[in-house]
Amino acid sequence: MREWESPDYEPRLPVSEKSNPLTRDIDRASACCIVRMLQACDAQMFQEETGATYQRLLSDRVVQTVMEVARRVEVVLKEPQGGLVVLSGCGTSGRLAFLTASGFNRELRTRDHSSLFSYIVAGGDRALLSSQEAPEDDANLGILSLKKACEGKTRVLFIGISCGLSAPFVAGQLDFCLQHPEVYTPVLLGFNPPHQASDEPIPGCTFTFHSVVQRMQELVRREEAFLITPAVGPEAVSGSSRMKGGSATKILLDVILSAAHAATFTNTPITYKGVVQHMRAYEKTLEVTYAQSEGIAALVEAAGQSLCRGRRVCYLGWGSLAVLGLIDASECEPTFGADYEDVRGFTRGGYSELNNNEGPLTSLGSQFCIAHQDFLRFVLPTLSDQDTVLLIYTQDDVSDVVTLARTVRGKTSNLHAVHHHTDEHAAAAAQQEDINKLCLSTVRVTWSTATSESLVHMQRELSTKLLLNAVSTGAHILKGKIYQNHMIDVQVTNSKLYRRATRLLQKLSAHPEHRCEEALLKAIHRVDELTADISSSDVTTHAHAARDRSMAESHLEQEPIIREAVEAWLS
Ligand code: F1P
Repeated sequence: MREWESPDYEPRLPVSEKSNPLTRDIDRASACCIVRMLQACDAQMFQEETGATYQRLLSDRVVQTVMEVARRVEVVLKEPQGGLVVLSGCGTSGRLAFLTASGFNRELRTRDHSSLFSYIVAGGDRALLSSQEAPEDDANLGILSLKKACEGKTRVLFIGISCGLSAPFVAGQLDFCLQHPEVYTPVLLGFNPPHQASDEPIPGCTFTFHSVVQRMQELVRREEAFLITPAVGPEAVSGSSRMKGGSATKILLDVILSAAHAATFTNTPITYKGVVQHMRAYEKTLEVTYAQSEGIAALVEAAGQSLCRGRRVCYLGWGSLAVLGLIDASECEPTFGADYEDVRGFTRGGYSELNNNEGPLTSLGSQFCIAHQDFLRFVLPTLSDQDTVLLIYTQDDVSDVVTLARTVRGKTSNLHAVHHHTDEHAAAAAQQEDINKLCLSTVRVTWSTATSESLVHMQRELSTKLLLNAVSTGAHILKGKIYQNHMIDVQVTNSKLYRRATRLLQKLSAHPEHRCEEALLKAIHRVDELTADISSSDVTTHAHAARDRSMAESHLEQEPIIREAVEAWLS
């Protein structure tokens, strides 16, 4: 049995919140070692089940349920009248719901079908590009957005994603589905075993995430509800479910939806073997990506240096790879206490390519200006050699990339490329040569021509996600934003993060839980003594008060390297 799987290892924590034994000293590692540790953590996603402790991605029960859910999607695709598949989640889970729903709707359009996939992200479309953690605690908001997305529909397959099995927004939606079985079939996607679902009371509701899961479990045998909850191992940075949680979400959604598509449009039956093969293709994706670990480490180093100097990292992407850049950048604020300017993503056509529910969001402020044109107008003029710019593209985009690379090179030589290609495309080789000359480094990820175009497309997306997660996580680690393997410069903006902060204080101070919670409350409310009012308020109220407070605020102003700040503070 692996260390983290032992019942004695951090027994009070669900898998998604445990700390990973592989990364205990990631805060003191070099760029190369960081990438190697991330690779080892990612590889845990595909480890086989041992001794029936936890279901894993490739466990029999998981594969069977993936097939059952894919069949339900197939039914909607074959009989679209009144049908809809809704993918919903908070933060990264909602962003990946968006990426997947948009990708598969695009495929439907190429076959002259109308869209059958909808996404919901807690906090609406602004949450695609920025952290909106408060709505994640709002179960009623979840229900309202589900009702709105399903107006006029008579058969809805609802896939609720919560990596930690904890978001009240999703719990509310699942509860609503259970109450309306004539229309809704609920599916839960997450990465803890069901018994570890959160039992935290949800204000204004009689259910908890845990009680909803229990009710779903009773319906599983009759195939009236589905649970896909494999463990993928603790995150490299504890609780950072954007990483493996997000990757496994993408893998499972891709496998389910593409199996349903193939069954509907190419008469390929949904089989056990087919599902396992598709999952294995993602395992291969990890290998192909991390075969470039030296190149990735160079990017981590460059990005880390930029952040250490208070400069920025910009991702300029094309197509859906750009969306992964937008997603990765949006997560740096809540995960590392970063400013939105620190890591930013841009996509060629802006909102016209993004095709999101609410259309252009540029009026919300500069953070929401996401087109390459916006980059050229507002960001490029401020750049110097100390900023890192990363181009992310496939061979289809090279001519456009050369043009942009030349323009950027005029302002900074700190230009790098991530180029996904298949060996078939020698035609673009001359232009790629030009790009190589303009860039300080190029990571070339090569995909097999023997694989279908749609699978390569999904593999490129996962590969880009892994690579960018490594760059932004690694760069912030080099900047000193992680203590051992814990995020510490986070805002305590919802109940999950509030509980996490309390536990962290407990771990660091070895004081009992109630004392740590007291200390956290004093910091949040900026008081020396807790009033009766504060003590009797619920977690949501505290999270509200904390929204503008950084957990480590004042200590970090004096000592930006987290491990040193914490050690100085403890001593
Ligand atoms: C949702 C989420 C994460 C984010 C942060 C806060 O988590 O928004 O995506 O990184 O941890 O919570 P979950 O509901 O998928 O567990």
